Amino acid sequence: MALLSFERKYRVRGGTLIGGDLFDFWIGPFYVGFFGVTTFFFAALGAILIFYGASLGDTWNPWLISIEPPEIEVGLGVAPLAEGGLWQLITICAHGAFISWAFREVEICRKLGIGYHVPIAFGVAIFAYTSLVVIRPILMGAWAHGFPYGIWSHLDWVNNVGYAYGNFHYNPAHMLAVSFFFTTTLALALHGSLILSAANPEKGEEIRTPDHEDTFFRDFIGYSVGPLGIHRLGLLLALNAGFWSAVCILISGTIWFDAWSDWWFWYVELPFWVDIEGGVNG
Ligand code: 07D
Ligand code: 07D
Ligand code: U10
Repeated sequence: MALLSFERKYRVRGGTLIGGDLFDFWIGPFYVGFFGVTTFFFAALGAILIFYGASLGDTWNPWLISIEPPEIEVGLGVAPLAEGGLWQLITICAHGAFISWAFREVEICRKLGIGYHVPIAFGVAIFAYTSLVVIRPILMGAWAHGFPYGIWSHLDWVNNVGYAYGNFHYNPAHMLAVSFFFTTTLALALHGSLILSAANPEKGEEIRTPDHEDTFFRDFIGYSVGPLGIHRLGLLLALNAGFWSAVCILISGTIWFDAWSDWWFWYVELPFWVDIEGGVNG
């Protein structure tokens, strides 16, 4: 079915979670819904607050604008606007906008009668963000531990927090997250290239079927995960990348306070070799 006639068939009432028919309409290509209005509201308010914060600062250079979290003394209290209060309000607006965006995805899934995989996946990204600016600061007792909202300044934060634990590469959850990120790009490159090789033939050639795709990997590595399986695997890899990222930062400063390289002493202290010559006690 052509895309435009499909849209005419599916653009019908229903599937909304809140608001009934009130916001059940489209503006141009965008479905609105109750959560479209709330996304718009929080995104607009958050952007206005960022501009207001920038106007209080001493630069309009987009790379240098930075909205800082409150000082450590504020703890988990409410800060005055110019001293971290804006950061707190912007954090609320960001959550309002991201969570509304996820619910707008849910409403669209319900209209189409498809699964909730996309909003669940986006939920993992929101979880990573919430870990950084809400969960970890609460566990550590101060909003000051959140990252600042600025293009360069948030990179400085990552760098400084990384070195605060010696060498962040030794964080075992960071290792898992990084490996999942790398595996995700490997899987997408393999999948994208395999599909194009079969489904986008030279002019005059015939399109090849999924059996050809299966056979390529059976010939190549002895096993094919299958056309549905590769999408399950891709989702699993990507969600794990985000999930272990959240874990790696949540455990830093809450249950582990030293250099991450020291964590690995459990390995050299295993009873099998702790007392042998060259071992830590040997
Ligand atoms: C391509 C989809 C489109 C989205 C884009 C981002 C804004 C911010 C607002 C100035 C893949 C739009 C950007 C709306 C403007 C203000 C106040 C997604 C695509 C194009 N970072 N980060 C970037 C965010 C964190 C890190 C770029 C956001 C953590 C490193 C962009 C968040 C840590 C590097 C950006 C966030 C961290 C970046 C490109 C939230 C660990 C880079 C992003 C809400 C996760 C890279 C100058 C991109 C860069 C980069 C946005 C959080 C580390 C500005 C919105 C604190 C090491 N980050 N980031 O393509 O070039 O994403 O930085 O959590 O090297 Mg970051
Ligand atoms: C948080 C983004 C959420 C975004 C949302 C949506 C908008 C709308 C609108 C476009 C999680 C935002 C949408 C704003 C835009 C329009 C219209 C995603 C988030 C909800 N590291 N490291 C990670 C690597 C080092 C350190 C994660 C690699 C050093 C710290 C990932 C290397 C030190 C933290 C990762 C490396 C260090 C991390 C980031 C290599 C610094 C974190 C991905 C090769 C000296 C962060 C949860 C992520 C983390 C994190 C990768 C090096 C420190 C696994 C590959 C050794 C302090 N690092 N890192 O989390 O886990 O995405 O955050 O060297 O906090 Mg690291
Ligand atoms: C995939 C796939 C597949 C496909 C695909 C794709 C994955 C099966 C079939 C999709 C992939 C691609 C297209 C590839 C490219 C994608 C990426 C690289 C990912 C990154 C994407 C981007 C960078 C683009 C980001 C763009 C966005 C998010 C659009 C920006 C949109 C807006 C600014 C509007 C947002 C809409 C909203 C909020 C809802 C509706 C609202 C409006 C229209 C605005 C008007 C608002 C109102 C009427 C509400 C009134 C507001 C009020 C009352 C509040 C007022 C308050 C004030 C303070 C003013 O697998 O294969 O192919 O294609």
